[in-house]
Amino acid sequence: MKKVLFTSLLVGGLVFAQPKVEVKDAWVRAVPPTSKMSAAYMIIENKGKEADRLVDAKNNLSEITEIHETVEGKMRRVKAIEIPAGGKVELKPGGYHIMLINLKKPLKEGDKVELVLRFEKSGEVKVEAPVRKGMEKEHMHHGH
Ligand SMILES: [Cu+2]
Repeated sequence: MKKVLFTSLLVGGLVFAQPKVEVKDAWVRAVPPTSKMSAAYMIIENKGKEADRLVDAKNNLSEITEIHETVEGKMRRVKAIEIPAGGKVELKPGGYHIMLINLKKPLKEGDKVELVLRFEKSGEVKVEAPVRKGMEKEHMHHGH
């Protein structure tokens, strides 16, 4: 009897935890000391059976954190990024990214940025994103 109860609690817990997002390969672009902005990139995978949405982001090194999308070379703020059930979305140069605005200190290669991503259903996910160089051709054009 006890065993049956335990199993049903466990299954119930797993069901409650759906959908489940995982964040992989997070990194933040190293920028010159004069730059007050940078961007974070990552892969967000949804292993759940329901779609989820990235709705907010915070980080420890900039005053403002925004969710952005680059369209035709111009960046714009978006309210959320939809992560389809069983799918993944890549935040990468030229596409979706997390914008770090008003950096509190210059970002050097090898530094680590603590990001807190908030998903509508999965809640908060913390990631540590190393700072590294982007490619020269991925220059940022800011639309603000
Ligand atoms: Cu941006």
